[in-house]
Amino acid sequence: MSSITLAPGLVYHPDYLDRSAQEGLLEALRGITRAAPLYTPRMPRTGKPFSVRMTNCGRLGWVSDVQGYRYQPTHPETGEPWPAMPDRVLRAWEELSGYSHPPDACLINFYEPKARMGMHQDKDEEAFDAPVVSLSLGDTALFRYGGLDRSDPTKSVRLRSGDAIVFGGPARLIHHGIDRLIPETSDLLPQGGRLNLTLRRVEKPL
Ligand code: MD6
Ligand code: FE
Repeated sequence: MSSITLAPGLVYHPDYLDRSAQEGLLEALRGITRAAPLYTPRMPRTGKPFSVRMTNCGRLGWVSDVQGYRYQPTHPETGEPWPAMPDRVLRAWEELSGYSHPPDACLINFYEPKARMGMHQDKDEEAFDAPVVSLSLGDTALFRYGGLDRSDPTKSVRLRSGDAIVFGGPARLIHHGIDRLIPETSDLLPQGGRLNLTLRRVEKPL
């Protein structure tokens, strides 16, 4: 399996999931979104809606609303616990994270063709020694990454359906975002768009 180190701790795995693995994961995600529907998160304070819709699987889910960003064990609209993580997601963590404890959170982002995600750092977790493992399905995204400082120079990489990218070690807290999708670059999702899964270890292991 090929991998490309884009920066120290930032490792790109093109074509990590083959087509049949992508289809299997998509089917599992359909089950997850039936139990835990995609919802529109809102920015803290302003309440401005994200263009990306979200849900989660695993014990904890990342949520954002007017009160702030946090992890919680239940869906913000249904109040139900998040569905379990699919086996293929757990296997991706085992194969790519290099971390000796399982993930406890998996954020699922759904991008309509015009959705984007502003530059941010993933820093709501407690276990910064654990990496974040990201899986992409559907249309290609222009993924931008910089450094620890918001003003550091940035580069971009195209994330295609089946690609994985891992943020660990010195790259764990770098700034990153999605500039835009490149339309009609995958036929995995019948209506187009993109799904991104980010697997995390939120709580410090005992
Ligand atoms: C996305 N990804 O690919 C958004 N965060 O749609 C992220 O925000 C992200 O890919 C932390 C680590 C890897 C990621
Ligand atoms: Fe992120």
